[in-house]
Amino acid sequence: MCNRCFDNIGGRILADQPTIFVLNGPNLNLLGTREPEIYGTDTLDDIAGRLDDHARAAGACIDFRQSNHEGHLIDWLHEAQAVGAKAVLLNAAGFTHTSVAILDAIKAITVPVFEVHLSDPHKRESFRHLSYVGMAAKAVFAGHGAKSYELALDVVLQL
Ligand code: CA2
Repeated sequence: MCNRCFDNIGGRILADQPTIFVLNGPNLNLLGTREPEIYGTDTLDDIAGRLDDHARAAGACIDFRQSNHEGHLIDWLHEAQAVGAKAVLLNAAGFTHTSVAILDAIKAITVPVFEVHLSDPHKRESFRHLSYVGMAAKAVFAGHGAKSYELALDVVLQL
């Protein structure tokens, strides 16, 4: 996370540095340890580091988080709104295909949410074709491995 963006007393984002939340769902903490043919070999830390470099070069900040718990992702979507984040990149992982509660959270905030996936769920099992996140996301970036995150960030930096 880029602490320069935060006022340590109130936790508010400082006006001159747009912050982009990057939220990652269940099992992505294990990225890089299995199924490299689907997800690539980068770890989540590798991805976070590249996004952070890219955002800093553009005068923005990344707040990068992962949780295996649905409620954490929902709380963080609310927090993105509360602190005035510029956008959220959301890889809700398996919750993408199951979570009406995450859909409701995206609809409850005005911060634009962009759906991100390493793989292309539409080229995989049919149960991955339904995306609750996609019902409220501004756009979807999928199928480019770790690059999906960078492509989404490029778009957000131009907002
Ligand atoms: O392709 C994506 O980014 C997914 O969101 C990944 C999810 C999957 O359920 C979605 O359909 C598509 C799975 C995340 C599993 O995380 C990993 C854990 C260990 C090694 C590799 C990935």
